Amino acid sequence: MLQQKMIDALNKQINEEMYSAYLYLSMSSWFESIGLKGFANWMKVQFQEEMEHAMKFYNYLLAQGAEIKLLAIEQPPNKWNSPLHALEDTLKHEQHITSRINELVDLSEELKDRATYNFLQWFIDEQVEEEANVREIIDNLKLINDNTNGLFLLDRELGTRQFQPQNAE
Ligand code: OFO
Repeated sequence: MLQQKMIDALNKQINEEMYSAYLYLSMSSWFESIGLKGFANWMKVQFQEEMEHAMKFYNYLLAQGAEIKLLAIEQPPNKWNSPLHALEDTLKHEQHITSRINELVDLSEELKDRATYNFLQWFIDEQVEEEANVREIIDNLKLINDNTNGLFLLDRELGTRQFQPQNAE
């Protein structure tokens, strides 16, 4: 059984993950609007992954018999100055999520909540991977600078990303 402080924090995290999904879907639509379909695909996969993250928290709360409280989702921006600007915003957002996950781990330790501590380990690893993936695209964009051929090739590569559903338990 979870303590109320943890239930509230996990409900808040469902909202954070839903906002992440909203943000990346918004970025996907912006990339569509500027003709970068590969970037748009990459962001749409990102959106699907975030929905899966939200559902992991949701299912965990249900499994623990806790009350789900869905909070209002903030409106994300829908325009960026450049692909680099959008990816830098993505990295900033992922760093924010990493600190939220770390705070949840701290709380689980403070409350001696072993089950939640274990549950959160998957997210610790996931954040390392998420930040690394985004950093790689940022590095590529910096190398390309304003070279259209380079951008075309990167767009083609990002278009190959596919959503790999995981067990959202
Ligand atoms: Fe992007 O990892 Fe969840 O929010």
